[in-house]
Amino acid sequence: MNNPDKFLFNNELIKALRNARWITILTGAGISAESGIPTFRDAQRGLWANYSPEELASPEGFARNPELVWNWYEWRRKIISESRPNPGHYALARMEKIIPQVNIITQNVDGLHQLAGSLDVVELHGNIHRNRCSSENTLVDEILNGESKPPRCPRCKAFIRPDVVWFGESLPAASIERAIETSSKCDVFFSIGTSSVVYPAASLPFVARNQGAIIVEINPASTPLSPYSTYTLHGSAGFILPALMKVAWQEEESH
Ligand code: BV8
Repeated sequence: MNNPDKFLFNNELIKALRNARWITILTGAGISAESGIPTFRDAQRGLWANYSPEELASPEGFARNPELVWNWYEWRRKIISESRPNPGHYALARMEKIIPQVNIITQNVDGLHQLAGSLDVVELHGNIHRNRCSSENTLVDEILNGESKPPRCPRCKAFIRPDVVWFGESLPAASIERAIETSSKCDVFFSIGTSSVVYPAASLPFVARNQGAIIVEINPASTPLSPYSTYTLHGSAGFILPALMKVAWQEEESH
């Protein structure tokens, strides 16, 4: 199936998209997979195969072995620095220009939605390109090269950590509040490229569903959300989203 036009979408879905006034989109690591960034649960292949993400992305993991956790983030930063947004990211950026209200809530920390041109992006789990002092929790811009691993805060000498939300840590209040507010107002809620197991992000589709929004899941695999979705489109985001844009809004790919 290599021609998007042959990818048939349900007429009711197309009609709902054309009538939508407000589309909220939850994304996970799967939308960045086609940019060459291993998904959160795939990342544990290769040299990180012996570690679980929950172990590395946690305060306990960082306290136990700060250098290991810092190196894992440096490895991911390098992959992300060599990655570019893919057609899935660009399709969502174009959607923002066509529909009166479109907002993205991402669990990803790679910044690719913003790079693709999306303006309204809430980063639920922070951003891997930022660092903060693990003691003061203030952002640290300058890291002196040749520093220890992890580098130390220039002010208090505590270890520096990536400015991301680890397991067991609370999400930024403003981010989760905005995510809940938009999920409770949208007409259509997309859940794209997420295994739908990490909370509180995984509860957002249900906030939308409970107020009557249409739930559209895009994922090659089934997830715990699938039985509750109005439409489950099994396939990759980089293929389905441009195809959906084309069929719903006669949109030509342009990026
Ligand atoms: C919190 C940042 C309050 C760091 C991450 C309620 C119920 C149950 C558990 C909990 C709960 N409340 C809290 C918890 C515990 C925990 C949790 O949910 N655990 C899970 C594992 C059960 N949640 C928390 O700790 C959260 N904090 O709730 O605070 C609190 C405070 C104190 C004590 C208790 C509670 C914090 C969660 C945030 C953790 N940080 N990331 C970093 O990135 O390093 S989460 C991490 O998982 C990533 O951000 C990732 O985005 C996220 C979810 O993973 P996915 O994005 O879904 O990626 P995954 O690899 O899993 O799946 C990829 C999917 O893509 C697959 O389905 C695949 O099929 C699909 N795919 C592949 N290719 C494609 C594709 N799809 C489309 N196209 C393709 N081409």
